[in-house]
Amino acid sequence: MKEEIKAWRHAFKIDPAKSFSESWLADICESGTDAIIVGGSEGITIDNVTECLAAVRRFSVPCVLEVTELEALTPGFDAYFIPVVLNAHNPAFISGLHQQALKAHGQLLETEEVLGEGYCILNRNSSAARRTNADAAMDMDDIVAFSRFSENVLQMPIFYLEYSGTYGNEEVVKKVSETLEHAQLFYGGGIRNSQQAAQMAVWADTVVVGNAIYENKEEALDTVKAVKEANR
Ligand code: 1GP
Repeated sequence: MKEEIKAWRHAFKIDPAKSFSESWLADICESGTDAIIVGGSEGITIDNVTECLAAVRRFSVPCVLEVTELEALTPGFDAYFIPVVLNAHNPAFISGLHQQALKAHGQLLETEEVLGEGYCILNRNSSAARRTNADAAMDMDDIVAFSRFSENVLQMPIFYLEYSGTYGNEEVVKKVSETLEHAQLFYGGGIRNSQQAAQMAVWADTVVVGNAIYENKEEALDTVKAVKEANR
């Protein structure tokens, strides 16, 4: 799976705390996206994560859990993304919860595919920023420094520019993309149409679309083609 993940250009992020219909999920899973990421910052439970996994498993699309709640960790996903929030001021989100997770579920590392995400949260009004107490007011040099730290010191396979809920700064995405040498650059935040998706897909290796699937599904579905056709 780790090799396959490197080729992902587009992913939809499903929030297990939100309800969905079978036909809605079929449209998302059969859209041509490379993967479904299950993740969110509020209201995540073992029940809604398990329900989400079972529902997505009816389709052939890969399904990954972005682990944000220790209690919701459940086996059976294709891979597990572990966000390390580099600009969190709450240390629990840098290493505390991770250490507790491995204390309880360390065997996951032997049996499942686990990838670390160096996470930078850049929308100060997002629930992720509030929850982690992230210092989202960073300039370009601060963010680039975090991308270097993530790739070269922590050796994270993924660096995630998380603008959750708001469309990000293309110059930042470009600069980080030019800085990273090996890590896979994920961009997520505020993509509502194909033009925005295509713009970020020029610089990001993988473009993640979340809220739009709940707000305007048809426009969200169009982002798949836009990302796949964008030149990188
Ligand atoms: C959220 O990066 C994803 O974790 C996607 O962001 O919901 O704003 O699309 P949006």
